[in-house]
Amino acid sequence: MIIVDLQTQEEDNQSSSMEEIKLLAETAGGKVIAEAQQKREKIDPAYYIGKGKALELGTAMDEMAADLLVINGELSPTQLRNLENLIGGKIIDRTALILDIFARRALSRQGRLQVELAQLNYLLPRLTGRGVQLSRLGGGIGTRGPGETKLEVDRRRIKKKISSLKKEINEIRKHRDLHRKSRRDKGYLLVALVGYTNAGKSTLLNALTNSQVFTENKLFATLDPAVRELPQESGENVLLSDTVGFIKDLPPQLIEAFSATLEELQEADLLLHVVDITSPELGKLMSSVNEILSRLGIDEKQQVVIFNKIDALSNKEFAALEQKLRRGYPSSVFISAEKMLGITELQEKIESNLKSNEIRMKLFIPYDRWPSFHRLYEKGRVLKIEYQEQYVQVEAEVKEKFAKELSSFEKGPQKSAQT
Ligand SMILES: Nc1nc2c(ncn2[C@@H]2O[C@H](COP(=O)(O)OP(=O)(O)OP(=O)(O)O)[C@@H](O)[C@H]2O)c(=O)[nH]1
Ligand SMILES: [Mg+2]
Repeated sequence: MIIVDLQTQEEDNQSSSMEEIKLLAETAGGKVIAEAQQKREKIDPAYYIGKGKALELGTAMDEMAADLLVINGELSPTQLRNLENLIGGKIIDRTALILDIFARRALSRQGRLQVELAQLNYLLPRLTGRGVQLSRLGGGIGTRGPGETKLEVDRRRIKKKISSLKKEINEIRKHRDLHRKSRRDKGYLLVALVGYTNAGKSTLLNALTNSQVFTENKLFATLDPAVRELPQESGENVLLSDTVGFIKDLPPQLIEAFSATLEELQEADLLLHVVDITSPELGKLMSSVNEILSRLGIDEKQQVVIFNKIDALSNKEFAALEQKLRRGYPSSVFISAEKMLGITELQEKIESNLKSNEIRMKLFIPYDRWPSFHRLYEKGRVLKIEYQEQYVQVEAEVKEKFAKELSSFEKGPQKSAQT
């Protein structure tokens, strides 16, 4: 395959971007035989890379007998169609490449369903693009008969498949909700690993929980996240969950499709943000992770920033970086998940973070209010429940934020009986 990367004036992180697309291509099982770059002021609306460059690449593909042209960017359906018509060879964009990797790597039923959904979501507008004229002949919504084309049949079939996949995923989601709820009821706290793909999340999961989940020096090694028990000094029940790695400009189809997997993160009491300290652009990678977290609505969650792979730096490099990073991220931890460096400090940090900002409360809840107290299970940990005559007496540990809302129930039974 040949890879082409477009540099526009708005962007400035090209070299690493090229490294990343190459790694993606290799992860997808392709062999990169040539790479090209083009500088343009902005993206070409018709061909993305510009017609001249596209023709040039078409010739190169013929000459080198390359089977595939990979474009480092997301093409609109029209750009893809124009390029295909112009060049004749097979062309894929970054999103399609990522989808392909996900498809190869998804093993669980849920993973497979989610990938298939993402692929069909990606495909649908691209079918439409090709068939827009034909579609119009059809006469619009609800008309069947002479104007119906194969394309419309395809589209309808895909839409049907999409909705059945969504249904299936929803079933799994419900099941997981139950599972999560029972975890809550048992008083488990949840810590979740997040971070850029290949940062070392799974390696760290293994280090902290003494397990052997799959790790690899390729992108998106983890698609079916594992959950393991995380032993605590305090004896508290804590689970650590691995997550699908993030990547900058993660295709929205994937975020949507993987919402069931990513939902796990919503439940987390603490996020461990793992960062590869050897990455030349770690600041940017961290912002893209945070961007995705905010799209998922969980950027407010407590985060411990973990700089991993310190063993891969020389002492001098490490000293310089550490000083700089500590200033920017005062409560970060520096570790090597592989060489087990800094793990004890991290464990202590996790433990103290879980304890902080939780308040133990004794609540007296009138029976008529009790049904709405399911939230307690989500926002806190119920330690003890006693069903008294007039109220439910609950001992719980809850987050500071939630504690304020509950303070009116802290009063003894006599007082709460008046209200
Ligand atoms: N030198 C060094 N390499 C590490 C360390 N931790 C992880 N790695 C390597 O980094 C690569 C990626 O590790 P993973 O644990 O699979 O990374 P991940 O974040 O789970 O990646 P995805 O699941 O693909 O998102 C592997 O080749 C690991 O061996 C470390 O502390 N030092
Ligand atoms: Mg992993």
